[in-house]
Amino acid sequence: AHDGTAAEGPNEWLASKFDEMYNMYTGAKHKNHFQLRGYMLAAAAIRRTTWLIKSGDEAAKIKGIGEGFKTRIDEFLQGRPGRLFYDMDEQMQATQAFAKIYGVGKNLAYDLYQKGARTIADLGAPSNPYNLSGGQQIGIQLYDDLNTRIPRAEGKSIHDLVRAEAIRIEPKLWIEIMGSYRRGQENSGDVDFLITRDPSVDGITHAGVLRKLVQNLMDQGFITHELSQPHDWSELEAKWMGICRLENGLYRRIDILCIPFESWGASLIYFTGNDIFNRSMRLYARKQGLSLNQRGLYKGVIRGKDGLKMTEGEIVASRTEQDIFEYLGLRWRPPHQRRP
Ligand code: DCP
Ligand code: MG
Ligand code: MN
Repeated sequence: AHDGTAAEGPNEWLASKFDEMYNMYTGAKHKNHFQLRGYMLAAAAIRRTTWLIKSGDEAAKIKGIGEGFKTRIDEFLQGRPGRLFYDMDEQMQATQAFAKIYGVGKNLAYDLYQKGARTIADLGAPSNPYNLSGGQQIGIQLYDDLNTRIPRAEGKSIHDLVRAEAIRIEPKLWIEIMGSYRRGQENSGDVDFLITRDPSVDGITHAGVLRKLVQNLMDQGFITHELSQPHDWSELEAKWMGICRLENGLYRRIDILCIPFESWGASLIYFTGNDIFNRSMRLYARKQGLSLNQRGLYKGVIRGKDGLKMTEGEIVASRTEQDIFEYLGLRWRPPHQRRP
């Protein structure tokens, strides 16, 4: 990065070091908002400088660069990363690795580091020294597999297998592959399924199918782990999360969501995502005095000062995605265009 191109100023490399520090310290709890901002401002100030910075003393004269960065800048320019830099680098590496464990968020990742954990192997010691939950321990055991993206072709194989078993249990079941696969992505983090059944002709619902489906797929050796079960398996709305594995393949995350037939369209939108698209669509509905969730689009929802719903309101669209787009006055967007 030393060879600055024509578009870059003479101090691009030094500025990029401050970008790196900004990224590195983000999430570190002992750095406050102002300190973080300091790195960002310094990076900008260094970029704006048109003359070549050769020392910390010179740099400290520039507006936006604090005295406190003098030593840092000397360390960078002389190619000797300081002590703190190494400490923080270890922290950053450890917390980022921990946060990729299934069921471990940024905060817990940081706490684990503070408690002395440095590697995934530390966390996975047989005595479970950090009191991790069953799901988190599975996340550690299958760490590499679960952090490997699922190619689209494998997503399709998993879908074909799950669908075939579901249809065998209930021939009139509606089952659809959702999430990033439905959006057309080349690879996915997990494989998501949405399930319902139209009860209008014969009164039969999909209630009970989920339990049989999971049980059968476990008996076949395809589902290998359960991470979360529904509160009530026989409800029309139920969510299951777990892990599956094709013969000789990697362990893969799989999510199955069951929903009442009336909610099909709203759930298709929700479970197709992505999450940022969902947020913007919900905000759009809200600005029109409506409310959108995975069950449907509602009017007449009354919200308190805190924004929380005080009344459910009345459902105005939910059966198809198109109904919901239309009611909102939005141009139809097929799944592969559902980016924010
Ligand atoms: N979803 C959401 N908000 C969340 C979690 C999920 O709106 N907090 C919705 C949008 C997601 C969909 O559910 O697209 C599926 O969730 P996934 O976590 O499986 O995300 P994706 O399938 O989009 O991506 P990935 O390939 O990482 O699984
Ligand atoms: Mg997914
Ligand atoms: Mn998912």
